[in-house]
Amino acid sequence: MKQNILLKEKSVALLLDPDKASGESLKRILNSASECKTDFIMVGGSLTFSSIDTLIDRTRELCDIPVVLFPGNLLQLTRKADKILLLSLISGRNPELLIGNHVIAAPFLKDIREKLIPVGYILISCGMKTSVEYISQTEAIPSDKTDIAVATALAGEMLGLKMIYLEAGSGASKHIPVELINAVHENISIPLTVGGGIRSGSEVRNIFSAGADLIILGNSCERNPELLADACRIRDEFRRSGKTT
Ligand code: 1GP
Repeated sequence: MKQNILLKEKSVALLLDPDKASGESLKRILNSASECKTDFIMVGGSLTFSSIDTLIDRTRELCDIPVVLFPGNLLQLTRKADKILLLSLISGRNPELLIGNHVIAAPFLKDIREKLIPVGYILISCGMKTSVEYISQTEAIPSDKTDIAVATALAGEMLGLKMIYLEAGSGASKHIPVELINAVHENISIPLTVGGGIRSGSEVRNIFSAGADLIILGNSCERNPELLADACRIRDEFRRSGKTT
């Protein structure tokens, strides 16, 4: 079982929304996640009504895939996850999401710092305004401003962040353009994560080909249960071929 999210290796994560993932549907999706050897289960969301801890407990009962917390805000912090994304929203200029929240969270995270993955979180505008953009009160980088995305990712790496996450937003009408993903990939040496609006196996293939290391799938897996298995099959093809891009 893969444990290290920072390996530059093609990987697939399933993002579970605590408000949607429960009961039989959670059982079903975690069953298929185990069968196709999904690398990580991510939990979190921009705005949640239900308990993250309950979802993590239930996930652990149902599968042994590592759980990664993707906290949408301070209220979602929990010690229960195996890893915690310490997100800095570097595409925005909201000081709370660049340092303010981190200061508040630091005493809580002090004893579990080995779980933290410092991530440069970059929102790319791919059509409609997404929840994450509204809730974070930041402006996403336009998807045709590749140079801005590259410079932002580079700055994140130079600041010592350990991963870049290019985010179109959950349920985005389009995923991030492959040209932008490829340009960021060509310019950074830390792992590159891509998520938001990915709906088909062919999109997964194109995004891996463009240089993504980790692909995050959320919404579409509910509507299309085959997507997760397809993505993992494509991941395995890339791993077998030894291709890193
Ligand atoms: C959201 O990138 C993730 O943060 C997943 O997005 O739900 O659109 O797959 P989707």
